[in-house]
Order: sequence, then structure tokens, then C-alpha cells
Amino acid sequence: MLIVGSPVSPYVRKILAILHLKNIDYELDPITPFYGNDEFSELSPLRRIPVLIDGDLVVNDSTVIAEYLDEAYPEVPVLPKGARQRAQARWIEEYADSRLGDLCIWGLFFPKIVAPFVFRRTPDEEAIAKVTDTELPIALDWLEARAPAKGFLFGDMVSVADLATACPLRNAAIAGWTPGPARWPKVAAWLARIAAQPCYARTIDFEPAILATRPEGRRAALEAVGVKVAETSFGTDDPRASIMLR
Ligand SMILES: N[C@@H](CCC(=O)N[C@@H](CS)C(=O)NCC(=O)O)C(=O)O
Repeated sequence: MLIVGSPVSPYVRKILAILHLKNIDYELDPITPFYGNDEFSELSPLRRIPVLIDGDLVVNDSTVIAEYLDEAYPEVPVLPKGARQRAQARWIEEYADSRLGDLCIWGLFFPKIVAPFVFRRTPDEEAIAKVTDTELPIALDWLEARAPAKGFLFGDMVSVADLATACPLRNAAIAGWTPGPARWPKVAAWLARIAAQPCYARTIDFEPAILATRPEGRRAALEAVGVKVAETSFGTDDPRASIMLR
């Protein structure tokens, strides 16, 4: 099984954590989507990561990939049992992917980390301040009212909804913003419990190989922390503007 996408993407991180939790072997092609080649456009028509390739099956979108993995490898589930809980899990995952993703990735991580280095764009500090001072606090207040006081959203199991929530907030943390325990004590403690899960903690080990390593050294750096890096890549040397930037 091959996963295409940089492990720093929250959507890729969610899938890698699920693969670790389910103990599924995988290879990684750790490309940043902006550097995908023409073949990548064929695989991923929105030029987004992650993409899962399992034999002749190609699956796009982390939510669809997570459901595929849960159906194909059900021994360690990431969706709870029963229609009501599954609906709740799917909604929290959707909220995290869409709203937290928008705020943490497009509102923070992209302008502060990706845009200056990949596209040589200067961050719009006013727009960033709106995200950190107003929009993220509103989203976090909503989560604080729903965060579990102990364990995870559905008891002891680490669900896709727990992982989906933690992943974009990790990118916010990389970009310098974390939900403080004074205002969001339940969220902060819940995120710490997720971060302590080995399936998720492993993904943190992968970060320096991308964030602190020049492109030519990333493959070796990932292999040094136990990642099986794919022999061939869907990456190229020239970045292309995102659909979001057009
Ligand atoms: N709904 C998609 C979102 C994936 C996504 O937006 N990934 C980002 C990386 S964090 C991406 O590939 N962005 C490139 C672009 O939008 O051009 C999923 O859950 O997989």
C-alpha cells in the first residue's frame, strides 16, 4: 500500500496514524502537493494529498481513505459502533477537516510556513491575527463544550474524529498557535492524550525530516525514523500554484 503525501499535512497525518493504529504496512511518497507531477494530477484531480494506492485501487480524500481502511481492515476500528455514534464521529471529522483545516492550514500554516518558502509570498499579518485572535478561539470554544473529560470522544477507542481534530491543530502549533489550557482546559488535556498515543506520536517523529531537512536529504531522514519511502515519486522540482490560490 502506498500513501502519497507529506506527513506534515494534517490529512496525511490522520491516515498515517490510522495505518499505525491498525498495524498496516505502507510505503510513503512524501510529496508536497504543489510539487506533484502530471501523473499526480491524473491520480488526484484536485492536486491534493493524501492519495492511497492499494494495487490497482486509487482512493482520494482522507475521509474516504479512512473509511476504506476501516472497512478493509476492521480489526482495530476507528469509527465507533452504531449509527448514532458513527454519525457524530463523521460530523466531528468533517468539522475538523473543513473548519479547523481552513483556519489552521489556509489561515496559518500556509501563509506562515508554506507561502514564504515555496511561493516567496509575504504573510498577511492582519489576516493571520484575525484567525488567531477571533476565528480559532470561536472554533475552540465550540470544541471545548464537546471535548471528552477523560479518554476520547467515544470512550477508550481512539477514533478518526479524535485524530482528525488533533491533526490540523498540530499544524497550528507548528505555525506558533496552541489552545491554551487556561481557556480551553478540556481540549488541551484531550489533545495531550491523543499526542501520547503511539500511533499519533510516531507521526510527530517524522516532522523534522520534512520541516528541518533540505529536500535532497528528506528521503534518508525519513528512512532514519523508520519510514519505508517509495522507490519512485510523483514529485517534481517546480512548484505549481494551488487551485485555492488561482
Ligand atoms: N478533503 C481533503 C483535503 C486534502 C487537502 O486539502 N490537502 C492539502 C494538503 S494539507 C492539499 O493537498 N492542498 C493542495 C491544494 O489544495 O492545492 C482530504 O481530506 O484529503
